[in-house]
Amino acid sequence: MPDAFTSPRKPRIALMGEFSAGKSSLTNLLLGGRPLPVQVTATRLPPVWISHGEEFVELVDHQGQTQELPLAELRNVSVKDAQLIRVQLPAETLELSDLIDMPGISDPNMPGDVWEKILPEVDSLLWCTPAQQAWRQSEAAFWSMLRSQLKAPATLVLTHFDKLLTERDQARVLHRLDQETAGEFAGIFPLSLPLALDAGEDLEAWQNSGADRFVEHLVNILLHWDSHLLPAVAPEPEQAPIAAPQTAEDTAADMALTRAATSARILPRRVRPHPKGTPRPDRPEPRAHRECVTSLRS
Ligand SMILES: Nc1nc2c(ncn2[C@@H]2O[C@H](COP(=O)(O)OP(=O)(O)OP(=O)(O)O)[C@@H](O)[C@H]2O)c(=O)[nH]1
Ligand SMILES: [Mg+2]
Repeated sequence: MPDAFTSPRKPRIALMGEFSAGKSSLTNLLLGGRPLPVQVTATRLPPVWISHGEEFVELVDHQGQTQELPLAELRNVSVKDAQLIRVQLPAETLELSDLIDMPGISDPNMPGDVWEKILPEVDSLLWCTPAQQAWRQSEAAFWSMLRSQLKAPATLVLTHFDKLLTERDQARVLHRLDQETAGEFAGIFPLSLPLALDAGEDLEAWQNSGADRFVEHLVNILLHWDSHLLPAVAPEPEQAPIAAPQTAEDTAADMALTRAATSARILPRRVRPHPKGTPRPDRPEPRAHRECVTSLRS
């Protein structure tokens, strides 16, 4: 049996929420660049499954056939053309986890089987809820359907936080969310994504955006993944309906990661802002993710 099917794999974290909640913006933040299209109106993209490796993009059509395409062409793909897009990028976050950027949950143009195929593959979620209309009924309903399938606790990200202009409004929304989602999430993190994405080397802006606390939380979960797994769930899933691309590099990286994490030799990383003004919109900025040894070492 090939190693790819037997070796341990990385956690798979999906970004979910209503359309335009900021899922792709948050994915871009974690990737340290802007490889994914972001727009005001709902995108028509199927799930985008992003793994570590040399830059490579392919779409998987509804017959299961694959077709390579340039990263810049992503914005032209629609769920009509593909059930899934697989992306490989050399971003450091992807050394710890695969990310899956999902379509918006209430988008009437998304066929229901989009969810059926991909959700069994997902280990945990970053649920993005926009601060002006946080945690709508549709979100709570969707969440209650899928929460029991997750292998590790999800995190709630309160995006568009910059749109709450007064401290009173901010406190009110946070208090309501705290009450309405009590015990459901591993944490609630307010974020202003444009501020975080544009922070560059401005540490104060990075901290003010909320990205500082959120990234620290996420990295902490990923580095101590085994201790976050929910007890009722077996560590490895059954045969997958959609298989992630597994390259030799992935397999070697998986094994190295597992060994390192087990022996607590891997150093915690923190995603840092990319230098202002440098990124090309269609290219990731892998080197902008600098490793940084923090005091989190356990
Ligand atoms: N002010 C502000 N705008 C944001 C924030 N997050 C996202 N946006 C903007 O909201 C719009 C939608 O963002 P996306 O990241 O494309 O949202 P999405 O959830 O991926 O959207 P779909 O894929 O269409 O469901 C874009 O114009 C973003 O720039 C935020 O925290 N604050
Ligand atoms: Mg999106």
